[in-house]
Amino acid sequence: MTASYEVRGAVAVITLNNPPVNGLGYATRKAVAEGVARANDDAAVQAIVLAGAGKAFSGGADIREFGTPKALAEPNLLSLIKTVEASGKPVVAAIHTVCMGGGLELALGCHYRVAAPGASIALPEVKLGLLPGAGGTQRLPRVLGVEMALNMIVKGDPVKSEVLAALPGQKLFDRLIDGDLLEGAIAFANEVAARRPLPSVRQLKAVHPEADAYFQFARNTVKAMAKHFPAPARCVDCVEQAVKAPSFDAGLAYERGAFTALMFTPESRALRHAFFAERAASKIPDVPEDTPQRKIERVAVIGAGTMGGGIAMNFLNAGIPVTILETKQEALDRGIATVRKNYEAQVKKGKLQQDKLDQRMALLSTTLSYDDIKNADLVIEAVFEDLGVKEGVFKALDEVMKPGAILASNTSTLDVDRIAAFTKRPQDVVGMHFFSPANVMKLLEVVRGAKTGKDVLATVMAVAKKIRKTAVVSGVCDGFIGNRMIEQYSRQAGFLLEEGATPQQVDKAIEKFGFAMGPFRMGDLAGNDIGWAIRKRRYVEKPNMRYSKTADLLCEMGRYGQKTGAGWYDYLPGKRDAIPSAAVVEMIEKHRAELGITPRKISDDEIVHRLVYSLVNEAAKILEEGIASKASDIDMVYLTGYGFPLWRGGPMNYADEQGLYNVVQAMKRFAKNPHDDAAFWQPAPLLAKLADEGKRFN
Ligand code: T1G
Repeated sequence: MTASYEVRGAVAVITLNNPPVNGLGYATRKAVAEGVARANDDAAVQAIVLAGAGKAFSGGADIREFGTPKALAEPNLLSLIKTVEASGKPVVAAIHTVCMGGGLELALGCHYRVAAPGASIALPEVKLGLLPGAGGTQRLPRVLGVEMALNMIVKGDPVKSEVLAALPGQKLFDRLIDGDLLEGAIAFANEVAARRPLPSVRQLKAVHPEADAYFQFARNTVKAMAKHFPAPARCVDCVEQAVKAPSFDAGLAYERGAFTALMFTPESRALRHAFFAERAASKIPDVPEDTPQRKIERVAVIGAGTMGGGIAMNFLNAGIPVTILETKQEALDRGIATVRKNYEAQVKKGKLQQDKLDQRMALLSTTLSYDDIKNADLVIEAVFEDLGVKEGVFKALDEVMKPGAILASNTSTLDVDRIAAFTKRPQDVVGMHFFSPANVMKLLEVVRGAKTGKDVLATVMAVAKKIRKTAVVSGVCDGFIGNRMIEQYSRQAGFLLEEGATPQQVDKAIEKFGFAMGPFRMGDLAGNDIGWAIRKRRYVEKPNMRYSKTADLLCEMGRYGQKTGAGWYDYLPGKRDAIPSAAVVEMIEKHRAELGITPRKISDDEIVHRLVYSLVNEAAKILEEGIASKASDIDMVYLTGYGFPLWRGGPMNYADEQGLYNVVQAMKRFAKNPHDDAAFWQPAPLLAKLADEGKRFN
């Protein structure tokens, strides 16, 4: 049963009990409706309390039911709320910890609401590309006022119960209850049991003295912040109806229509997919949830460069002491100064309080001696990307570190198994690949070596959550998940230049698709010499993997990007604006002539599909090889590490939305292009199979 029923004196207590967050799934809705009917039929019962077991009152509708018949099966959420509101005996919601979405809408259908302080109150549907679809846009303005309600609905962020209870004139909470919430709620229910008429939110009025002006202002504000997301604007429309609709039920009907329409938008499907993908990423198929974790109370970082400093900041931000080790004092001094500068910049922007800065810097210590870090629970190596250098570090760590310490490498391209083999404890070695800037980017690729212990993985995934990273487990291969895919994307970008596109046309097309930054602006930002070094290795390792020479020619011109004041684009001194470069276009045209290629007009559509489907095809191979355990993990890598547009849900979700049959058809067309790489465009077997069977990645 996912809602229990008991009578305490003259009060019936209905307790939601659908772990983990009392999602209002069909069984729960049915049980609550039955409980209300039963209480109304029992003459000994004078009032009803609705409570939530476990860690939430209710986290809202059960999102896992979306898209299934259960989501709308009667009693659906609207009908349940109507039943509660029509009860002949007062229903008191007893709210604690989390009361969100449909959970808050259910509480708003009750006659009274009491809450424990500290409860997170929200209508977060907009974050799923939806809007409150069970009366939230009509009732919340009636109890909190139009502006406060619209703010909460459009942003979707939680507000603490005591903050809302303190708002002048608010009618959301009838009482804040310190101590035992259930006892307090039952006492309150007894107090109001005989009161008539029963109060209901629908009878209140939502008013605004300057409604037209205010909603116009709200529309302008929302339009600016919600590019590509349709839901926020619809939230404004619905709240406006709370003020203007001829009746409460008319407003409710309007809201229902808007909600249902949003449910079927690709943006909402993408956001719901990302919601679950983020949570699924922390689950490793063969590592049980209850795998014992190692205690991580002290961290060491080897290397005080850009990456080492950024990595250290993540732990300092989480209140975990860090010791940074370097070989030379001036490298240490420079590294610490950079960390301090980064924090001071945040203080200047008002994002960090000075005392927090001081606290964090106080947790940071430095040393030139391995002996000082031997008691760290986790050590992360972030030294020069060279196997020889890593060997020296890991041999030293193996000598010095206490038994049970986790030895992690931040390598982005080297073989974690080879690194583990430098030690006598390969089970304690793991890759922790941070993305630059390490203290900003959410993505952390956790690279699992053949011998990495399951408890080490479980520990690192938990640490990732603590330092607010989205961790995705990758197997060992060149480039792991993200960089292995971006290599194919970069190859396509180079071929497009040879065939007739300009760097700005390629960047503009993919940025219009939604990427934060196109490949050429990205190269100029990260440094074109980084890719150059990798390609030089590739030419030796994989001679038959063709690349456009344009990127090498660019580097031979010394055009490494912003750091040299010129790259694919020209830059004015001290400015970041990318200016198309005649010199680069000339180099490309000359190179085309040498290749005997007559440039052609290439559509944005072809540019986008060659870039994105190159990611998809390589990702399918990554899935087949077990480097990634699920397609949604690959989506998380691209959403959190590579600027893939959130409203498209990641490359795999995007391919699913296009239909894998269509993806394969496009790849067949690309394979016919003599200047492209036909071998690469052979669909990965997994992709071909899913397309044949009309299936999806996710
Ligand atoms: N439905 C189903 N499962 C949910 C869920 C939900 N609403 N919310 C969380 N979970 C699962 C989650 O997948 C994870 O599962 C576990 O609970 C713990 O979540 C008509 C239609 C509630 C603040 O958008 O914001 O109501 O991975 O890791 O950090 O208007 O979850 O353990 O198997 O996030 O303590 C509106 C979304 C729904 C709230 C708890 N509600 N959830 O945070 O735990 S739409 C939301 C959250 C709606 C009506 C519409 C958070 C949380 P697993 P967690 P947490």
